[in-house]
Amino acid sequence: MHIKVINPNTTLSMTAKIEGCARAVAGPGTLVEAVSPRMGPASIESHYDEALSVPGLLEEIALGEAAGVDGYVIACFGDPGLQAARELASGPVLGIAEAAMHAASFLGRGFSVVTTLGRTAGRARDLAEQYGMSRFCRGVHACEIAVLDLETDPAAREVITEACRAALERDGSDAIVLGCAGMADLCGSVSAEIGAPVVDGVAAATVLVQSLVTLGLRTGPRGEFARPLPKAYTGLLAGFGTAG
Ligand code: 5HY
Repeated sequence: MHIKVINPNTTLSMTAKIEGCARAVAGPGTLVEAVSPRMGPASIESHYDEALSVPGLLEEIALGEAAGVDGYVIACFGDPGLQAARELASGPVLGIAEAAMHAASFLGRGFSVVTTLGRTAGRARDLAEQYGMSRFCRGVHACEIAVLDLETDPAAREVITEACRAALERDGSDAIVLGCAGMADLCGSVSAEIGAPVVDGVAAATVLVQSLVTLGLRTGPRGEFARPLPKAYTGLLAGFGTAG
């Protein structure tokens, strides 16, 4: 099978990291392809960034459909464009926040999310509510490291580890959810340091999409997630018309 992992930001070094983490958990018969869109923000850490990441993401879904992709991961913790992507894709589409929260809900009575900037915490809480995970999500905490600084700040690993340790203590949680695809490579070391399960949404989503494809399951194609109705799109979006 072919799983396309889309990093909605345009930072290719982060896409490469994401690809490595997804490939590490994919089965031998699964081709994992990670991409960034040709247009979009360098990182996503505001509502504005998130909105502007969606056209490029949807273009990658359309390209994937033409290439026969079996399932998709949206590798950004805001799960941008998830519902729209489900209208375009013939296979399952998961966001990393959705996948990580569901995986963490199997690990105890509650989890804590550790994300990047505090301004993104509200989005994480909104997603927990939207996914029916509020009863499990005991807190959302920011390490106040910007997304792109995760790759350059030598203190990032330590700061994130201590933020995870503090979150567990403060919330009385059983597990941690890493709130950024850019933290995916820290999962194992943080878990070993704090002595608790740490869920990386990239790996969780990859395995869950692989499982859904194996089961022959996909988004229901009738009603809300049917293909978009044919219509004109103008200006920069002129190429986004669909055949319905
Ligand atoms: C992410 N932003 O996973 C989110 C994390 C965040 O560019 N990739 C990004 O801070 O919301």
